[in-house]
Parts: sequence; C-alpha cells; structure tokens
Amino acid sequence: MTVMHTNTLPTATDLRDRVRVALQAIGADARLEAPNQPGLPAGSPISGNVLFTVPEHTAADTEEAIAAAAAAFLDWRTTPAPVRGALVARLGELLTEHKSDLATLVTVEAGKITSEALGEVQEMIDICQFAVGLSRQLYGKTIASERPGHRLMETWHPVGVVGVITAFNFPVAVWAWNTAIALVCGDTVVWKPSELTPLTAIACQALIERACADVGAPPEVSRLVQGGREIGEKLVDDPRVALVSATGSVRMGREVGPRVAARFGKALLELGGNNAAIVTPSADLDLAVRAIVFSAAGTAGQRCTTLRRVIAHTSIAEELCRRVAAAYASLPIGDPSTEGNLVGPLIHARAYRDMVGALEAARADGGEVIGGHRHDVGDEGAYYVSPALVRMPAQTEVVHHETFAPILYVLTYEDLDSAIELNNAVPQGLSSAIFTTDIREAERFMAADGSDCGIANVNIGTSGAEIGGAFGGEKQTGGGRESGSDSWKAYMRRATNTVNYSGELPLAQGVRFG
Ligand code: UN1
Repeated sequence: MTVMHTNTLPTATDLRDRVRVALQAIGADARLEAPNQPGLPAGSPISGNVLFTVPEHTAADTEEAIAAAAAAFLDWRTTPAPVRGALVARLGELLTEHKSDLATLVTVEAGKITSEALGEVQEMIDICQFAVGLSRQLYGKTIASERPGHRLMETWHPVGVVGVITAFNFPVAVWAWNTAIALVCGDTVVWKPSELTPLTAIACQALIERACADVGAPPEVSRLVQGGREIGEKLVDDPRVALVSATGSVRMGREVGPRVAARFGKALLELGGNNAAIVTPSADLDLAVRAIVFSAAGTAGQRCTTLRRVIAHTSIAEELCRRVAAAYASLPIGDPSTEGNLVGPLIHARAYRDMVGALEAARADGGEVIGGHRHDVGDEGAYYVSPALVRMPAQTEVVHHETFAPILYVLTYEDLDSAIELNNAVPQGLSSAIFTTDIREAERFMAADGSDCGIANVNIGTSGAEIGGAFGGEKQTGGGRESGSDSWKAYMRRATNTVNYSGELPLAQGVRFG
C-alpha cells in the first residue's frame, strides 16, 4: 500500500507564514498582496492555493532592465575577472547562510521534498564555487603560426547582456548556473523566472543585490523581471540581449531559437528530455532499482532529466518490474515538507491532466499500467499522484512524448544494438544511462554509435548531474550546454589575434602580392 500523509498537509495560512519568515530571514523586501489582487499570483502546489499576489513587471520595466544591464556591462566587461569572481564568491556565502530559507521557498513553490530543495540550493553554492575558480581560469589558446615572427592566439571577451529564462522545476539552480558563469565572464544578466515561482526569484534577487552591495558591484549587473510571455518575448527580440539562455519546453524552444537567430543573437537552449536507462543481464539489480526509483519518481517526475523509459533485457525484465513496482508501492507520497515523504505534488492541474491523457494513450496502445492514481487530499487544487509504471509492448507514439509527470515506460530488448536503437529513437536527447557490469557494454554505450544524448551515464540514473560537467543535450533538447566544463564559452565571444613581431610582412598560404 502506498503511504499517504494526507492528514498532514499544511494549510494556506501555514504556507504563507513560512514564506514570510523565509523572505524576512533572507532580507527580501517583497510586496506581498492578498490573492486576487492585480499582479502575479504566487501559489503552492502543496495545497493548491494562491498564497499572495506579487508585483508584475511590464514590457516597459523590461526595457528599463535591459537598458540598465546594458549600461552596467560597459564597466563590468573590463572589471578584472577575479574581481568579478569576488561578487560570485559573496553570493555563494549568502546562499550557504540562507540555504534552508531558500529551500523552504523552493518547497513551497515547486513542491520539492526538503532534501531535494536543499540539494537544489547546494547546486547553486557549487556553481558559485566553480565560477569563482573559473574567474582565474578564463583562458585562450596560443596556436603555432605558419609565419616566422608571428604569434597566433585566441582571446575571450564577454558578450553583453544575457537573458535568462528559467522553468518552475529548478526555480533557483538554473538561474545560478547561468548567472554565476555569466557574471564572472563579464556579462550582465536579466532574468525572467517561471511565472509559477515568483517568490524564490524575489529571494534570489535580494541575495544577489546584497552580494553586490557587500562587494561594491553595481546592482544592475543582475536584474529580475517577473511576468508572462510579453516579458520573455522582449528578451528574445531585443538586440541588446546578446545571449538568450532558455530552459523549458520544446515548444518554447521552437519559438525562441528561430527568433533569436533571426536577429543573429546567440541562443543556449535546454529543452525537453525523454531519458532512458538500459538494464542489461549483467546489471547489479539492487543498485539499478534504487537508481531507477530516484530518477523516475524523484521530484514527482518533474525534472528534465527524469527517467521516463527503462529498456530492460528480456531475461531480467520481469524481476526488474516486480522490484520497481514493490519500491513504488512503498514510496511515501504527500506534503513535501514532511520528513520522510519522497514524492510531493504535481505542479498544477494541467500536469495532472497530461499524465492522465498519457496513461490513457498508453493503455490504448496495449500498455499495462501499475499505479498512476491521484490521491484524494480533500482539496481540489492539489495533485498528488502515485508514480506509474507502464509495461509497453512497443515504443509507440506516446512514449516518444515527454509528459512532465512520474510515468515510467518499460520496454524490453534482446540484443544491445536494438536497446541502443530504442534509446536513440525518440526526438529528445538529454540524458541516458546503462546498468551493466560488462565493460564492453558500458564502453559501447558511450561510444560514437552508442547513446546520442548529451549525458550518457553508467550505473547511475539519468538525473542528479553534478555541476562540474557540461549540462544539456542534443536533438530537440536544443544542443546547449550550461553549468560546468567549458560551458562558459557560450557566454563569451572569441577573438583570433595574429601578432606580427617580425620586420617582414609574409602573407599566409605563401601568397605574393607586389
Ligand atoms: C532540470 O531539470 O532542468 O541533473 C535540471 C539534474 C539536476 C539539474 C536538472 N542537476 O537532475
């Protein structure tokens, strides 16, 4: 039986108090009006209520924010990178100090369980540390010149204003990935968070403004604009926004990419995933089951890295399904702020409707569904579901779609080639994994004819990447890379410099001219 803590759901009044306490501790001077006032509704999927109304920005406010960030860029770009790093170091300290306050807000607005909300803030702290190190590591290459007395090299310069558009499911970490790196690179930032998570955004903005004040940096280096589509469009279309870094749906990316390209801006897209794990006959099944359950049911299936497909060898498929189903049945579902609960709510009614629709389509295709019901919590607006395990006879149309809910399709395979084919047969290409103790299978999975995803893991799940690696994926995932490794290059422009220190003027390619 699924354990459900329905009787312990906090009330809207309770949630409002938690928000006020957290914002006050953070020092955010937020104008919180009652629900139904003009402005942006700030709600919680925990109870399904609107808690407050917060100020909404207009297109004119966005215009002003872009202008301010563009003006601040003129000085910021020549501020030495390690000095810029000091700002990010201070932000990291403030995040450490307010880790639990910010995590409280993440739980209230995004419905993440406390441990995952704390993990998300830790991800912010980690990227700040990475960016501070990077502020002394922005390097260019020196390349052998074909001409005597010449030096050929590359230098990297900031691009300008970075427009950051983020999604509800990582309401703070993805802002931090972009902002920490952009700021050390010498760019300035204008952030449009999800309309579903305005409170966490207010908190982050308060912290970055305090960090700016503490180190003497201008607050215009990082601005926040809250609102809907109109604001996002302004960032996408304004030629002063040199780079648009957008996280969200494939549908959103399909609009953003071409519009930014039409004005020759740069876009960094991190869109949908449809992540699979291949489980081979040699897999350590205990480990695989634990990894699968975290990746598929964690965050109530609402990560872009969530495991959505298991491709199991026929010899172990029954056993694997039995074990995953048993683990699912014992998952505590309920108030994400209650210690012990592992699955919180879906973000809203539409997410639930999408889940129901996908499960209906799967059944129509011959899928056998275990779980996937809504729990009655006595409140129409909150959507708690048990994660669904769906045994599919084939990878039909519905499996090719990303449904942002805890649905795990199980497919089977006979030989590794066809498993890899199934892994790659979907339009998205974010994350993937193989569970095997056979080194040949592991290497094959990561080779050029293996997984086509941006992330290909061995013996760990598809979600929960560390910040040190580059994060992003191929195909409809959009091709962008954020976070670690050399992702910083997306936030900078490259100049190739050839310096002639000889007294001659030899031309390249042996050309003679006069
Ligand atoms: C996302 O869901 O948009 O790898 C980001 C992970 C996290 C980031 C997910 N570190 O699951």
